Amino acid sequence: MKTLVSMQDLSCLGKCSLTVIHPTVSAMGVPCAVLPTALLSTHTAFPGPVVRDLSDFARPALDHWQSIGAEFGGILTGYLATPDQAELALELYDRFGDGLIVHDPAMGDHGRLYSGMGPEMVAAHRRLCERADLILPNLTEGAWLSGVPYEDRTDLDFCRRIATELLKNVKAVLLTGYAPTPDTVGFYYSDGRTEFAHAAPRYPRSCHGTGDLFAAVTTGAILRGLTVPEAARLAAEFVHRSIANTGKDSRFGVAFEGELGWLAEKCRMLNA
Ligand code: PXL
Repeated sequence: MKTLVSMQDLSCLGKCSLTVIHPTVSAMGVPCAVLPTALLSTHTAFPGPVVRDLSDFARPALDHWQSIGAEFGGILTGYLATPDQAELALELYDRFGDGLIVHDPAMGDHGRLYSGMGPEMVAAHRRLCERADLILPNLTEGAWLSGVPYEDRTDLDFCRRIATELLKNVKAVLLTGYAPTPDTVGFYYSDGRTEFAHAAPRYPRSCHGTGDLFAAVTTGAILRGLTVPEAARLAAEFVHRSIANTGKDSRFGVAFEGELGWLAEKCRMLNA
């Protein structure tokens, strides 16, 4: 099994990005290397995290990997600490992007960008989306990236409108947050030739960090040989099960740990 490399921040408390991606992908039987782009004391849903930009570390780390002949079967990029870090991601794609490239333009939710982000961040993520084989925006991110004005709606028409606009510049879109009715949630996929929509009963709570879990399982499952819709269905089920385990204060992250055994078993069965 080839190694996936995930380039994200390392948020020390609060379970998001690398601290959920590495264990989840590893449980799927996919070796996972990490390129930390920034160190944060918590994710940014808590006020006042201590932040250290690690770009000065990441660039020489890429040189070192190249000097030892490192190769990767896939790349998963996501949250950028600064818009400049798009350059770092592009360098990772240029040097190690022979396999699958997945980008999760993690920059907002519920119609708004995360704290401290602005139009430069949208432009930075747009550059990465244009290079990736698959992108995983939620509806907020899809609207910001595509220029389709955000509306508080989650129906198929809105998903199609955002995806159609994005597909003018990207290869394939897996939009999260498609919800044909208030008590369901799922995803919409299109690569311009085929489309697929899936919705299942929604757990009546939204949790911080679920986008990173969804990205981890989808990417790991594609590397394990599933199609994108199959991979996304597995990811949606894993996220649903994890939310069901999570207590009221989800700022400290989704309780996914107890579901890793279930996920590992599902992946073992793929080879049976
Ligand atoms: O889950 C996306 C994410 C990743 N990294 C950091 C974040 C967030 C979302 O808020 O703050 C630092």
